[in-house]
Amino acid sequence: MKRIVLWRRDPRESAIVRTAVATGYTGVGRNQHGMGEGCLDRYDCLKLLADRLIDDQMLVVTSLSTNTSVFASLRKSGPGFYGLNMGLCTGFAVGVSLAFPKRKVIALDSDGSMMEDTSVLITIGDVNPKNLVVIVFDNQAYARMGPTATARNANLAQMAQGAGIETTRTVRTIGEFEEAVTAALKGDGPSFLVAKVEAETTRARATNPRRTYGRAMREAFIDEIMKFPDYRGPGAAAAPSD
Ligand SMILES: Cc1ncc(C[n+]2csc(CCOP(=O)(O)OP(=O)(O)O)c2C)c(N)n1
Ligand SMILES: [Mg+2]
Repeated sequence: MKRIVLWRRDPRESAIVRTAVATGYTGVGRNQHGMGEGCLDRYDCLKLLADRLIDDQMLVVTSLSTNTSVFASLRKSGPGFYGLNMGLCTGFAVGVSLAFPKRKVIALDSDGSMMEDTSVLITIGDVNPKNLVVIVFDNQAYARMGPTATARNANLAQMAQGAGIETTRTVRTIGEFEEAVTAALKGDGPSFLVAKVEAETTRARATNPRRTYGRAMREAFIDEIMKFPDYRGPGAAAAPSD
């Protein structure tokens, strides 16, 4: 019987995936759809964030994408709620930013996910959380599934401006990325940054899935935030009278 192969796994994938987190992308197999050619390498950005820009006092929320598998693997410690499904990452981060108004909360979102619920931009413009930094990794693609509207006419930074978010920026080099994130982390926000990145063909898997997904990740997140003196949720010690 003749078989029709609908989808074939890239034979290079498993080796690349195993080494991606440990050593950085090899560069092999990126840019499947020709999207974002000459743009940023998302791995470089996530490594910079994990190594130097984001500290353990900051809360990070990631979308279900390369952001989760790579960033959560690179980050050694500190509270993170990782792998939120499409359309949920930035909205969840808004909630966390309101719960912890004195800490920086960073959403690492992605274009497909952001476009699943752009109404969150209007909420941010309206509520104006000063401690919120949203970084959208825009590879102009739904992972490896095909191009999104940002490959054509949609401009997320302009949409954020129109929604009332004053500080918005689109960056295309690692220098611009570092400068924009550093400024956003130092000053008052909310800040909305779009990092134009190349579309990957390889799907990176987490090296520490227990801390990255599911119940173990959620419990680790709760354990971490309960240690903060400004935690006011269930089980918190009575608020000091001030
Ligand atoms: C509501 C919903 N629709 C579809 C999917 C299947 N899905 C998982 S990841 C993904 C693409 C995500 O694209 P993007 O957010 O841009 O992430 P990246 O390109 O960085 O991987 C899709 C369509 C899903 N998980 N949830
Ligand atoms: Mg994408």
